[in-house]
Amino acid sequence: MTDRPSSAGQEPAAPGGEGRAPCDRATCARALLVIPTYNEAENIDAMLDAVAGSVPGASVLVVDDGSPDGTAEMVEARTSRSSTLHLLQGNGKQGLGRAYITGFRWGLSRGFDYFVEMDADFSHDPAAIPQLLAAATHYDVAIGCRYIPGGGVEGWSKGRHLLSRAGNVYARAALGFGVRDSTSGFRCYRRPVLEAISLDQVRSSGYAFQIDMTYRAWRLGFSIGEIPITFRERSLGESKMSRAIVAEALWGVGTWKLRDLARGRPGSRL
Ligand SMILES: Nc1nc2c(ncn2[C@@H]2O[C@H](COP(=O)(O)OP(=O)(O)OP(=O)(O)O)[C@@H](O)[C@H]2O)c(=O)[nH]1
Ligand SMILES: [Mg+2]
Repeated sequence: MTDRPSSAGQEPAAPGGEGRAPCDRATCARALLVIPTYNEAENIDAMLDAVAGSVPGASVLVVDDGSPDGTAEMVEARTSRSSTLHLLQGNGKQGLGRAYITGFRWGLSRGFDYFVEMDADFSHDPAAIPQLLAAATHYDVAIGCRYIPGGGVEGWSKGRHLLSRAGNVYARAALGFGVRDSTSGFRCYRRPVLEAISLDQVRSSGYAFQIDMTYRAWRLGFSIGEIPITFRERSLGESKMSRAIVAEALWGVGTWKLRDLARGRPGSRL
């Protein structure tokens, strides 16, 4: 666990294991799951089924960027059968960060209190959503973490694993927070966090987006808790991971650090 004087060193009261406890009904009803999609036709139906089974009563917002493979049409076909499933459609690939911010704004204006981020490719286990939500009742930001006991990664090459580990060590050292998996895209924000962050200033897109949001939340003094998750490499569809995404994260972390040094607040909170 990271990082608020009152919570430092504590595990969340919620159990850390994946997918065992049902979702608390009241929390589920106040939760919005934001799922960005680009060419996820092979995954989306099964993903929406799995999410509905794991957190019945929670609302789901798919933010699709005009996937040429018909992902949005598949979601749209389901919206007539479900009052808790929603779809936002963009015109072209704008990146993960834009999609999430669009989704957060949509949910904030509709009064949701818990905002879960997750991928559509089953890398994030839908069965673990209740644990994430439970942790978010204790922490302002709950992060599904691969790099604490009980967490892990399946299906990655050594190189990919190393890149992720090194990226997290770099971000932690450079930015000064204690978060072990700030690149993780399986997380939950409580409403006040998203209200406090100036979302229109967040420009980063890939892994940088996750680190950027973590850093902003931490600097604003919000508590951040991590629970162990197992990340599984997708088995269907194509990864959108690219060198540009890695470069953006490397550049972003260095830039934010320099910006804070220039402002005379090296590594401190706002
Ligand atoms: N709306 C939208 N969704 C995107 C975009 N890029 C990726 N996604 C979605 O974001 C989620 C994560 O993307 P992935 O392709 O799995 O990328 P990744 O998780 O960074 O990379 P891998 O670990 O290799 O899978 C998936 O649900 C994608 O469909 C985008 O530009 N717009
Ligand atoms: Mg993925």
